[in-house]
Amino acid sequence: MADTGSKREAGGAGSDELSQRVKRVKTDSENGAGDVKEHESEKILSEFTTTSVLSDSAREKNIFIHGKLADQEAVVILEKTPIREDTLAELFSGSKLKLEMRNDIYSTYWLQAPPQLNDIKTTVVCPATEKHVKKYQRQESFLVEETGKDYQSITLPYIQKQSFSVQWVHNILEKKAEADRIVYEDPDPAVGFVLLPDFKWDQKQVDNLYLIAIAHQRDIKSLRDLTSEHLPLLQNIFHKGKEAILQRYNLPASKLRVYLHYQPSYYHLHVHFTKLGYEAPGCGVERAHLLADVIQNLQSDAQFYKTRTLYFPLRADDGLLSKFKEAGRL
Ligand code: M7G
Repeated sequence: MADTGSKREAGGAGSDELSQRVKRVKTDSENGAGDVKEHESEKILSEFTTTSVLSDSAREKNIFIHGKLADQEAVVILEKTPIREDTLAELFSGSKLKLEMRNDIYSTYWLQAPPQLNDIKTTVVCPATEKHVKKYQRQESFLVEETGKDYQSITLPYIQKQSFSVQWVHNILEKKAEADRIVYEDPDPAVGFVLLPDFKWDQKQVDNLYLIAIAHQRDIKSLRDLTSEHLPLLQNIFHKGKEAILQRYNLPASKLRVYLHYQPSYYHLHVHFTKLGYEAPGCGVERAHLLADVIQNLQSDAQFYKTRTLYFPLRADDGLLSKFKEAGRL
């Protein structure tokens, strides 16, 4: 995995004027700031030129595009959002129908919905690093077997040099970004965390609910760093996170999938909360570790995640995969 400019992630320290503008406009518009900046944000993508389509899915109705925004590398993700039951009356009364074909009792149409019901969720990463481009590119993956020793000798040195910036995480913890999106916070420095919507979730319906809990502690990179010392933190995230989701979204714990990724993309401890039944990207058994299991494993063995062999998929052009190959581990 190439790391060219990997410290230049949007919103990161040292990001340039355009990303500041994108970030400012986004934050301002989230805060309900005035028309001028709203207007500025409306035009940002008019400057976008496509270099290539990284991946797309007719089933998931999304497309990941690599391109340029004012001479800077950018990734734009477009995703059609689900049709909501509470908008049906407006959809039926306010749309135009164009007949496509009629046959016996069957007919198909193109429905032109009012613009407010036709939003496309759009995510912009700018300036995007080569690592971002690769993250979103469709690729073959390989399952890697990592012993505790492999972690120390192969993975850890690699992630210390090559991982994504976690500036966006620090911005959330310091209330410099997304402060108005926080669903719950426990400010305790040892066991506290911030719970907020993942940026993949459009928040329009709970069907695809996706929140993340970000630990206030900054020195836990991933599952591998966890020991029984962290049980109070993990239990706190588990219990208070579920309670906050019940209060805010009326969704009981029995409807939630609560897990950590190994490997994560961002090496600062965070926990994913997604709705059971929603096939969130990355919720498969090869990457997701249920928080309930993590807690029990640490209760039975304080060093469980330091010593166990862990399995995870890596994409064909991931630099970490090359390191495992060089070490004769694949
Ligand atoms: P991960 O397990 O490190 O990696 O999860 P993944 O992206 O490969 O799943 C990080 C999670 O944080 C993902 O679910 C991202 O969608 C989410 N995320 C990433 N960024 C940069 C942001 C952000 O700026 N804001 C919010 N709210 N979520 C983000």
